[in-house]
Amino acid sequence: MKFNTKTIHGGLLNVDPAYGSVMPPIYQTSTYSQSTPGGHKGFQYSRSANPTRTALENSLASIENGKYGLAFGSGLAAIDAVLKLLKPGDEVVSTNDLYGGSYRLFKNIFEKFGIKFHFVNMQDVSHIENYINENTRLLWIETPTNPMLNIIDISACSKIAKKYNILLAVDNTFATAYLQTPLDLGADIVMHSATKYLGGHSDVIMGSLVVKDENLAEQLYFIQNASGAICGPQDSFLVLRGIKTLHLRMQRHCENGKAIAEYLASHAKIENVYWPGLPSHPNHEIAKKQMNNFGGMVSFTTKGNVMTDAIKFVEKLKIFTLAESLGGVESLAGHPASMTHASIPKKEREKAGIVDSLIRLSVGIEDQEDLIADLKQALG
Ligand code: P1T
Repeated sequence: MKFNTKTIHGGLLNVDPAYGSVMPPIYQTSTYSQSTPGGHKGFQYSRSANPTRTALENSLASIENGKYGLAFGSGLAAIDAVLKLLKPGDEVVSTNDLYGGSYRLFKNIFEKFGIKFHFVNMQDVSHIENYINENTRLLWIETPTNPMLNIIDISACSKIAKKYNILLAVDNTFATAYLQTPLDLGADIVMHSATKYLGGHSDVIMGSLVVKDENLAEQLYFIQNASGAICGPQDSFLVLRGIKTLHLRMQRHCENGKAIAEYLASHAKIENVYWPGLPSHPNHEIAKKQMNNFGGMVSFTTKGNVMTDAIKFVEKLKIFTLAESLGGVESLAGHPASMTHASIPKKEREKAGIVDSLIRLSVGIEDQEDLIADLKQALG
């Protein structure tokens, strides 16, 4: 199947042998009857597996060109499961520009358990090898990065990971499988905050992992069941429904993202615009190589880099809602330094470019003209 067919049917053939319902039913149950101990129909207890979650996990595996999908109660719960593959003394080389919550999980939780993290600028992959040693087990990359929209060369990272026999995990939240499929580029694990584009309607918190390797899948399923950070059947249903329109929504997010990036780039009050589709973007060539289009996330700074200008701007917006999160049908605006990335110390934040005037837009699928008019009045 090709991508647009997979979003609707991938992994979902014959989902309801009982009545033939077209959508997978919501199995709102914690447990399943057994005729004799072990005599069950494939499901024993819903922490281990639930038919609605299984349908979603199969759909996720299908769109990411993987074999095994796993769904969790949040994106951070999915990342947490990956880190539980490690043991004290192991080291991780991670992107330095990444979601603040991922950074907080690494630094404030897993460092306590003896795992060491190196946060590295990966726009030039040649830096990465300086941080790899005999204890390195995992290369963690986010591309495009949150909130700077840097692009990291996934194939080049995969070559490095294979050379040193370490796992490569890619947070694919900003791009989604519509724009790039990291497993095809050599990644071992693809991770999502399904809260964002996969759900697509700002009504659910969820995370996911997809892998190809059976042994790795078994370890992750073990952690999923043993730690228990699963999502419920109603939320699984919502994300299954979201995935069915992923391709249509992403197409419009990309069109609107382009129009807004170009508008901002031509505005006298704007200093920098970060969107990988602009030819001036430092990683534009890699973006063109590994992505099918450039997405709906756009960040920018205003001239003078004054915090109060940024705050005034987001307060004046009328169609863009000032809110955390991204990837829904509605446009959102955020101020990373005080919102999504406040958990990163100011010095570290600014090293990655997250300055006080930086604003991040999650461009929705409304009419372009209305969105641009809103930005225009707020900048005015
Ligand atoms: O919020 P949650 O579903 O737990 O996902 C965490 C997460 C992981 N990775 C990336 C790239 C993310 O953007 C997120 C969540 N991000 C936001 C809430 C935000 O506003 O950036």
